[in-house]
Amino acid sequence: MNEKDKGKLHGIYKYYENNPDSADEKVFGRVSYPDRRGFLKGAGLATMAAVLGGAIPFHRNMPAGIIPAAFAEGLDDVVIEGKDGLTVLNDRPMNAETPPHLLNDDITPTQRHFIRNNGIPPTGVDPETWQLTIDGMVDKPLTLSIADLKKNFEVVEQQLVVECGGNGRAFFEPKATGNQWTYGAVACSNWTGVRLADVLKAAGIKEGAVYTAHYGADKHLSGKEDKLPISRGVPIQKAMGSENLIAFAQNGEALHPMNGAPLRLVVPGWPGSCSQKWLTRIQIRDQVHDGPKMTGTSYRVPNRPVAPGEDVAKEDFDIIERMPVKSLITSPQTNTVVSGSEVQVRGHAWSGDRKVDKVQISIDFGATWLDADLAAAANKGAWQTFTAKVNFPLPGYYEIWAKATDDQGISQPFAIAWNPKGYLNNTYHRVALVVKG
Ligand SMILES: Nc1nc2c(c(=O)[nH]1)N[C@H]1C(S)=C(S)[C@@H](COP(=O)(O)O)O[C@H]1N2
Ligand SMILES: [Mo]
Repeated sequence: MNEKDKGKLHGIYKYYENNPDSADEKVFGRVSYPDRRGFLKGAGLATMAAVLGGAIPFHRNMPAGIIPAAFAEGLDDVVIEGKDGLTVLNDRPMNAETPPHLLNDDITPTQRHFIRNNGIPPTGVDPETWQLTIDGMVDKPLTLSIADLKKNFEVVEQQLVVECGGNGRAFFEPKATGNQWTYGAVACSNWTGVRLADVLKAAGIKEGAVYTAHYGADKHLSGKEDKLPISRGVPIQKAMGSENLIAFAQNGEALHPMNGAPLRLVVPGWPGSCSQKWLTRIQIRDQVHDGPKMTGTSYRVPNRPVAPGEDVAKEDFDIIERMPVKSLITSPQTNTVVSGSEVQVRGHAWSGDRKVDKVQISIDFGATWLDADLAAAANKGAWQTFTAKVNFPLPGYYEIWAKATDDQGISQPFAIAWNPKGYLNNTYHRVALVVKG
């Protein structure tokens, strides 16, 4: 497929959402819908193969109505200072994700770390005069400069995954409002800072403390001084985990301005929204925090199965805590043509606060699976890298699928139950490949 045709196919999920029959026709020519619901055959199969750039050896295994992974990703690149190759979803506030093949490194380079802003970042920040306040249900409220943090607490370096709770939202049907993240609202940078737990211990958590409340220096989109874009928190028990950092460096340098310079929280394994950027204050509360994006349906999912599109009462939502088991194929890049019959597959897997035990790869639409080699995490909160060698029996169109299983035996699902805000989509990552033989 050439670049121009790919451009035309951008937004394929919208087509399928609005009018699946005409989408099929547009993409595959005259494929009759009953055929797509059953098996692809005859002219339908031939046109699909032509569009994909090769015959589909495992076409009998393709689930009905599946949209080939070849069409599943955005294509628009925009330049952001200090960032490289991110796909911009919105520029006010700035939201940009990383195409999976640019996440191939064990440690995500800063220029490839995604950006998720809810408001307007502060400008002209000065790390010399920046102050962090710890107050609320503590014995001894603290006001600390970044120099104080470095001087009074052990400085540690940890590779930590930050993943937006809405990563994968683009694939929910019916559509959920919000940024249409595909795969790349996730990163694993190497962070330098002090342990959140050490700072909270120094302040002394009072009996009856329940939750943290995080505050940053960014402004609400409305420009109103008394309105915050976002202020979330975590239960004290999670806050006391040694994996959480108050970080002042990212990959050995000052934080990127869009990733929270000069100071931020990194709370791995939980929705990225817990990792407050441009951090100015942590308040300890005797109740679950109720700041902006902590209440209502924000970062919450129904506490019972709901039908797609169902209206769910606010009381039926629970706050998202740990993020689910997930994996990402970072090589080969989707939509590439390979010659030869063998490909080295590489990617990362992670599971909230847990370890990943197994990653499996399929090239036949999930009929059979091969165990990948899986490395241990560099430290708690880091992702684990997997590699696998796969062999293709014939030239043609293939999809490489990855499925991770965590240490509680929980695997990624093929399809996920719908939720109104489109959170926690941890379905398999699918990569499209044309094998030229
Ligand atoms: N102050 C502040 N902190 C914030 C946000 C924000 O808008 N303002 N966005 C949160 C969300 S929703 C996510 S997913 C992560 C993203 O971190 P990143 O932009 O460094 O990738 O930051 C979190 N911290
Ligand atoms: Mo997020």
